[in-house]
Amino acid sequence: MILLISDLHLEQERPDITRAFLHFLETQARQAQALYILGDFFEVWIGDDAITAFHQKIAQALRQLSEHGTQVFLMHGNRDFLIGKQFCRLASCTLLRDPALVDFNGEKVLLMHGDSLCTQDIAYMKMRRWLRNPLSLFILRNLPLSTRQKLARKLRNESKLQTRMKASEIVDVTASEVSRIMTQYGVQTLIHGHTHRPATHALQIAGQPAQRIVLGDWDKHGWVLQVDADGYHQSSFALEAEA
Ligand SMILES: [Mn+2]
Repeated sequence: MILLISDLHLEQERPDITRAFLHFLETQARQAQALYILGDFFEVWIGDDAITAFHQKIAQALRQLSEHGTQVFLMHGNRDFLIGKQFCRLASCTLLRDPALVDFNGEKVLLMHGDSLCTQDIAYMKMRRWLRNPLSLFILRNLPLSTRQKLARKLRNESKLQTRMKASEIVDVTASEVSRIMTQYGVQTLIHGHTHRPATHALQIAGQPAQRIVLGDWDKHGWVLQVDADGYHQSSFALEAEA
């Protein structure tokens, strides 16, 4: 059995999400052979040289899960794309490329974070191309820590104006881009997060029935997709209110 989650947006300011996630790691996740985290695992990540006690606690919990026998795979999201080798070593997880082609019970499946599918957000796509090119990444990673902290605070204050990201504020995927990439990789199943619109969409790709499964974000509920011999099942559970 394989489990997939995304968009937890973990941060110290949301102990309810952290608690639910740690509980998930100690219970349901232990039954799985592999756990895939498809991006925006952290609300923000300014570099592996800024790892706090909070981050260490999360890394250690992931490490314990893999020591217990569940392989952990992590993909970057648009908020935590600076997660690097040091965190992955600490957490004992494998960093996945976006997109990643995997084999689930003999089926070829494409995994993505999902932000690159939202091609109608032209300003964002331009910024993404700039941020993800190797030279910009090199410059970003080598900015002084204080500068990166200042940048993160600025971004944070701007997004504080809208409370938490709602699906209505995130541009949805472009249908033509979905079919283009699924055709390119020859898959009938695509799984992604990012849009905060949990659902399973039936599609036709190259004349064949196909599906796009969207993982839910963790906010008032947590969402987990289970893949086993019976297929794909996403379920949600209510997060306990903050004490
Ligand atoms: Mn995202």
